[in-house]
Amino acid sequence: MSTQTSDTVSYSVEEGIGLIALNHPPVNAASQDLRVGLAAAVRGLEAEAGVAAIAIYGEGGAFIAGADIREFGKPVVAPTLPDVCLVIEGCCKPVVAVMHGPTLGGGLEVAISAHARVALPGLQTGFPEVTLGVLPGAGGTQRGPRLIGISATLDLATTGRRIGAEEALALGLVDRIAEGEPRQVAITVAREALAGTLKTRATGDLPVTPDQAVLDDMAAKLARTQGHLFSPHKVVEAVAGSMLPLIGGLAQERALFAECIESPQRAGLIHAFFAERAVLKIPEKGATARTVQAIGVIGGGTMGSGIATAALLAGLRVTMAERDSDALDRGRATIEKNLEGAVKRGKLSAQKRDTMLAQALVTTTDLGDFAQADLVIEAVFEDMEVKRDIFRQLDGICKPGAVLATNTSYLDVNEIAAVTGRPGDVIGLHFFSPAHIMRLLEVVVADATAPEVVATGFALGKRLRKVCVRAGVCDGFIGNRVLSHYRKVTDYLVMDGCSPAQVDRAIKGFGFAMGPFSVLDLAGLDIGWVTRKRLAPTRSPDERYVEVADRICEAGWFGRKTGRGYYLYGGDGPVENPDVLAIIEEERAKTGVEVRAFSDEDIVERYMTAMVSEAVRVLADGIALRPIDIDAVFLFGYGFPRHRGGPMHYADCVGAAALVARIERYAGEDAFYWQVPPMLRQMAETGGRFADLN
Ligand code: T1G
Repeated sequence: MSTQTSDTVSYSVEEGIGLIALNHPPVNAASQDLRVGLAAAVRGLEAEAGVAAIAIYGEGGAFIAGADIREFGKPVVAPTLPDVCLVIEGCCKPVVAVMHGPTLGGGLEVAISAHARVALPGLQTGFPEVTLGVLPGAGGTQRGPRLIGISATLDLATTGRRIGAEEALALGLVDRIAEGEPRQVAITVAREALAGTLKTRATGDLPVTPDQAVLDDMAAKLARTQGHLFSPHKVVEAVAGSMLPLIGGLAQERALFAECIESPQRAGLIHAFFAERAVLKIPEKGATARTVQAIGVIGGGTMGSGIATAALLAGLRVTMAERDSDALDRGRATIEKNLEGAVKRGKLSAQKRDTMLAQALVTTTDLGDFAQADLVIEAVFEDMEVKRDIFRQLDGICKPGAVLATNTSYLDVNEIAAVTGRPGDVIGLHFFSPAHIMRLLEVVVADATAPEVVATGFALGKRLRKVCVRAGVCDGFIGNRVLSHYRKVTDYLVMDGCSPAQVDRAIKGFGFAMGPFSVLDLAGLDIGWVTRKRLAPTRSPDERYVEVADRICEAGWFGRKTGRGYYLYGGDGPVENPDVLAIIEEERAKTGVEVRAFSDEDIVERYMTAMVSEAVRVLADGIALRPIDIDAVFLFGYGFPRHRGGPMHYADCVGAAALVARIERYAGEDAFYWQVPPMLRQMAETGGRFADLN
């Protein structure tokens, strides 16, 4: 017989053992209902005379995955998780927590407020709060040091890293590792607690070994490495409070937690968390993905070999084709280098790498070898005729039902599909370089693409650990179309008075890992040059066109790969290229611009306003499903600072009206480039937000 103490919590009694079952699918997030039920269950069993010990366990795949992050930013509703932890810790009967699956943040805090902890294999636990812009706010910074010391608590709580059962045992976070189903283990370990073979104690009663030096070192390290973030520094302050009596330390932790909850970084990081999941909600979600075991990759260049590497790492069999054996050898060598990197990073054993290269990778110069492939990805030169020719051949070679994908980063997928007799099987899978590391995959859906082919693209992306974003067909799809627009504003800033290095410094200061000109040098200036030449015939005469980038390319300076571009590469680190500065001066003189000064804030505001403007047009054109999809593209494909949530989240933080005012002010300088998108103007007039469209 079981007693339901809330919708998600129940308890039963088995031979003197009180068993509390948590059941809030899918991950047992500590919602208000779960908190009410858990506290009531502990109190109920504490009061039952026939109960000598209590065990808490989770139904489903997790103990408790953490606080319910959907509640963040909303009014706090009692009981808070810290209160529930105090009820558990203060229980007069021994309480054991059985930890399995994701037991993170508040889930770990509930577990360490119990009197003993037992982990099942497969546990993943830790304090990931800092990745969400907060800190362990239910006693983790107080009970952690009492169990595992200040240093280990700081490590877990400032990195957010997840650890398994063995490491948790070694640290002292758990007392034992047991095999079996959570409920069965719960009964067994509660009996051991009663028998005294499993040590129980109130964590809050344990002493903390002071360690001011560790606290000071961590504070100094974070000041050096994470000055742009807010909550990691608050973690150190909270952990320092563990040398106070528990109640005092908990009160200080709660106050610091509240500061983090109020920070814009928390809103940005939570938005980024949900963005990674929201993009999976596509119209084709109900369609059945086709089975993909063997894939073909055409092209062994940077992208083709990167895609092949990603597929090998996901356990797929890969046939890679190139036009001749020399090109194949270069492609194979690139794959071997990529895999060596994975071995060095500890992502792959050397033995597995060797097996992959020996058994899972086949190289060929004959497209006929793709006859049995389940899916083929074309990743050759960005030329429409070359691609159309390849798809004509594939149409005649590949088995019925094979998915034919192009990795084009700009070109019209409808035009490619049209040369085949099976346009329903054609799709765009736009990877981002390096394809085995960057997580974004734009799944470009052409007019005729069948729903199950879209589902197949998403399923493949998931296997490759990609963040898949559904995109419609236009020049550049989502990311590169927006990039093509806001890149121009950096050229205008340089013409009007900035140096490339100043623009880079300002954009890095906003939070990007690299500034735009450094990114261009890294990717290769010739790529943009090809695009500009392709688009030249269609360029409007009203567009302000800056010749600087073309002149750099005409000089053969393509960036890092040629040792010079906007910067010179060779000595200790990149330095501004004086020849580029001279070209800028010449171009300024030639066009007669009036040079003026720009602050970093000016640079960032123009850069971000340009990005948002084109992003709004991408949304209005239906190329992206929702604003949050555009955020995901920039968070996972363009290095957008995660704590700022993405361009559309940034737009909501600034406000539509303020953005419209900025554009109208800039339009005084260039009415063609700076135009207010109708959707943004309407949003400004109605007080709407992009969040309302997600
Ligand atoms: N709160 C609310 N919803 C959550 C959630 C959470 N903590 N975790 C996951 N979900 C939703 C998710 O949005 C998705 O919803 C569904 O569950 C499946 O998730 C006080 C303050 C647990 C490893 O940071 O890391 O505790 O899209 O697709 O791949 O100190 O979810 O289906 O509508 O990711 O199997 C700390 C975050 C919170 C854990 C499972 N905890 N979650 O991965 O499934 S802060 C976390 C995860 C905290 C305390 C502080 C993963 C997972 P939908 P999923 P998955």
